[in-house]
Amino acid sequence: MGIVGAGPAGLLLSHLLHLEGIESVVLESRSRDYVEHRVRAGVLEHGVTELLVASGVGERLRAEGLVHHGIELRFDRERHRVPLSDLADGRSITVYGQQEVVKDLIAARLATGGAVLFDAACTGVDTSSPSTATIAYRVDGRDEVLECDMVAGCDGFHGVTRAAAPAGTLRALDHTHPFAWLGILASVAPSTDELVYCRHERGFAMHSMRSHEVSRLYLQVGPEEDVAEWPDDRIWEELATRFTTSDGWALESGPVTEKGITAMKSFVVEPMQWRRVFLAGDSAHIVPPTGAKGMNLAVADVRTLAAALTAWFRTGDEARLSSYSDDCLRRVWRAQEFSTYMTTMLHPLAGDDFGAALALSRLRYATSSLAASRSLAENYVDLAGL
Ligand code: FAS
Ligand code: PHB
Repeated sequence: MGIVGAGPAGLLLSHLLHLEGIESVVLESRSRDYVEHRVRAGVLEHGVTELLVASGVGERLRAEGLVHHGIELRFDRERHRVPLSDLADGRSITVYGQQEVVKDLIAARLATGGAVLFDAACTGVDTSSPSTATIAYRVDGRDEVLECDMVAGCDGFHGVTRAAAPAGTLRALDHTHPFAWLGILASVAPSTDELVYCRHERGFAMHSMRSHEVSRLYLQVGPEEDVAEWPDDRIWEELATRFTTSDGWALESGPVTEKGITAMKSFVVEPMQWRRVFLAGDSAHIVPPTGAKGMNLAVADVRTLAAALTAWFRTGDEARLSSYSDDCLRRVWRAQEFSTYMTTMLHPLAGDDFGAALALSRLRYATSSLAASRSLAENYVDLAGL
């Protein structure tokens, strides 16, 4: 089994297959240090946390992850708590950085002799043979080839596996929002116990965190924004303005240790498989991070793919492999719809007064109707389990 990419998708797939006695080789173009320090997602769904714990890689997650039972939606300078666990049968989310998940998975794979090759860049995947798939990759200045029974393309949106599909095999559907997120990590205690999603006329702002000492915050900026235009003082001033409430809530600022811009794009490729190649995670789909679904969707794909591959390796049964893409795409489009709902509800567009009125109506409905808040809660805490 060849796996391209050592992000959450590739590493978890390798780990789950190992638990079933199925060995794999993971090829990662970057260094171990790079992938273990790349700051990305922060929220784990209920079912994802349970899967990581049940598969034996959740010890640090359980010890260090922050379990949250609600989020706050903030608009018109008012604060509205959405009691997620009360609304979603007691289920919760866990705030635990994606890079921590990656560290835990790498440690588990290497501890059990797993083959995770870093600085090994896949240059192509050949699926012309009906009975094997071949990965070409470059490592230590040498060109190498890996013959595989099956290949999992877990190499993210900018990977190469998706491009290896024969012409006309896949179709891509995408949508780009006319704004981006400027994200920061700051060495300051969070000013809130739970995540705050805020719609302000100047733009969206969000307060998340990574621990009791490290805050993670985002603000909506233009789609082509240059991060060099945003010195720390300007970021904190804009965040404080957008988070303003009538009850005087105050934002604590501190030293910014990481700063970056993330595009707000939706993308899905259909199908997510061809011949002996299966795409999982961002190589097949990306969602705007407003719904906190990116990494959770990657894990859900991998749970489906690991079960399908195990059935095939054990018995030759191809049924679950054949339905892999259809099984995943229903969930992927649910996540696309929820992420688009959260994104359009929380991000104002200049000059779009009609859209603003609709968005505020959605926010008032989501924070006053039991049916609407229950729908938001179940999608937020456990969409993959729906
Ligand atoms: P990944 O992109 O994580 O991993 C793919 C791996 O493949 C990488 O390590 C890459 O180096 C490797 N690779 C690429 N090409 C290769 C090649 N040719 N050969 C070998 N290896 C190759 N999601 C959220 O839920 N919340 C967020 O706040 C959030 N913020 C994000 C910010 C940024 C800047 C980005 C890019 C994404 C963000 N996401 C967020 C989404 C993110 O968390 C993804 O959903 C998640 O990383 C998906 O995991 P993978 O599918 O494993 O892909
Ligand atoms: C994060 O903590 O990075 C985070 C949390 C929730 C989101 C997006 C990002 O919707």
